[in-house]
Amino acid sequence: MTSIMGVLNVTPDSFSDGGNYPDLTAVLAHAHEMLAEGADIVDVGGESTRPGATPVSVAEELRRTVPIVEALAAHCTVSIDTTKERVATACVRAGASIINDVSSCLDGVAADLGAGWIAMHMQGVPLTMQAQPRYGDVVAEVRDHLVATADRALSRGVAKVWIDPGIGFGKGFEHNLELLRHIDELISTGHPVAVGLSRKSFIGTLTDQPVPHKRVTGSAVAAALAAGAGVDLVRVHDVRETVEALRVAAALSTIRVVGSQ
Ligand code: HH2
Repeated sequence: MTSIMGVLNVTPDSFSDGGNYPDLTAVLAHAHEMLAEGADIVDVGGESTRPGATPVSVAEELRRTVPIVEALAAHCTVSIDTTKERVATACVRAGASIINDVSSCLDGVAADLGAGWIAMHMQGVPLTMQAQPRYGDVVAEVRDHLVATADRALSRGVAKVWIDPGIGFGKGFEHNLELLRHIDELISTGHPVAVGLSRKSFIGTLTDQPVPHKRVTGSAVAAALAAGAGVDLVRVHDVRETVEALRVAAALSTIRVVGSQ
């Protein structure tokens, strides 16, 4: 069954939903709305990873994330989307059970804290990663890197490791399409696969839609196809639309989706 991870960005500058919430009450209301719509996990993020985003200090990221994690952890599974060891540690102590790590460097932290870990592939660093991404065979290179990373994490004692191709992280339009068309190559490694494609620019290109929050239909279709291929977890902004897409796709095929009757 594919799990739905709902994105909760508490950042002023995220690419599609930055600055959406005036206060903690509004943030928590959105989290509970996503849970009511069918999210299995809420992914709390306090720093944008988009190219050119302003870096956030540890203190500011802690201030943004810890109170939310504390308030949500009693109600649902919480992941913390961070690349900072101190933020990951504080949020796991506050109740998060998964570290969503786009840097793929925090496996030691996840092992020490007994948290699950999402290892995402990224070529380069966020500031410059989209300048000139280069691969020979993008699918094989991403797969081999992720398998080595996941094996390292498991040997260090991380209890559960997801591998994530990092759509849009040091990838051009064709790289993203190749990775999603061949997502079975990641699934057949035996490691659970997570994917974040929601509202991303390749969907904007395919649908001629420059405005991220208007990429909902394309995102839901892509999530349903990923679920059908056997992805374990999809990270999405639009939970209700994604759940509906997965349910319809499941009814018309043999795929297994979250909440399928
Ligand atoms: N993408 C984003 C952030 N975190 N985590 C994983 N595991 N996989 C992803 O593809 C992924 C991720 C970027 O999206 P978003 O959080 O909406 O934007 P921003 O980084 O600007 O806050």
